[in-house]
Amino acid sequence: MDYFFSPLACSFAGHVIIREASLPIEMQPVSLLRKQTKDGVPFDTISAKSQVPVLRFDDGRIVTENSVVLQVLADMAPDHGYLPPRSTTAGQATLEWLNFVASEVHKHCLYPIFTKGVPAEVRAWAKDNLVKKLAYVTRQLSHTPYLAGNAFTIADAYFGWALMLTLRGGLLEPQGDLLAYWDRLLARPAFTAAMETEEALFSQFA
Ligand SMILES: N[C@@H](CCC(=O)N[C@@H](CS)C(=O)NCC(=O)O)C(=O)O
Repeated sequence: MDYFFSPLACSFAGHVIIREASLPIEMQPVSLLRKQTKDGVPFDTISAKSQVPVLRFDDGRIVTENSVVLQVLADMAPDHGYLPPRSTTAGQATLEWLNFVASEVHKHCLYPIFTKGVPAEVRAWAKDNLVKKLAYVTRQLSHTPYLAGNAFTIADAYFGWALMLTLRGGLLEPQGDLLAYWDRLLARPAFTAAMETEEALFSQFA
């Protein structure tokens, strides 16, 4: 099984889960600038969407869309609780936060901020909006250590990426409960190892 990711892109979330659960998955870096794998294979021959993440099974079948890929990865390590059962409060909260990060934080805010050619006023609007979304997340983190409660879930892996990008981009100075949450993520060896690995690969595969 292969996981196609691009350093410091949203596929970081799946990378964290793969490391957290020690899943036997081959990591395949992709350059999104060149749209090529490390072996020079055109990325659109692997996924017509040409976007990371892509999970490829041994029979050639692929799964795309970060929120779905993360659920599939969590299902491969059921004992870790990265996605509690959907019938539970924690499971519903995990999916709710997952969707919030994908739609409100990633595509609504981070995408326009980090995409070349976006008009300055749209970028400014997205930055303002990001501050509001992060304030909402921080309110939750004043009640619970992780987004969906007391345990780290796939929603934290995805939001952890969003926060990492926010900090790297100097978009916000984290304080209080958000800073404590960031420190909590950094204390997870898999999170830090994924970050260091992707930082080292970034110049080669961005
Ligand atoms: N809807 C997709 C979007 C994923 C996405 O935006 N991936 C970005 C990296 S964070 C990407 O591959 N960008 C390259 C492109 O869109 O051409 C998902 O949720 O997985």
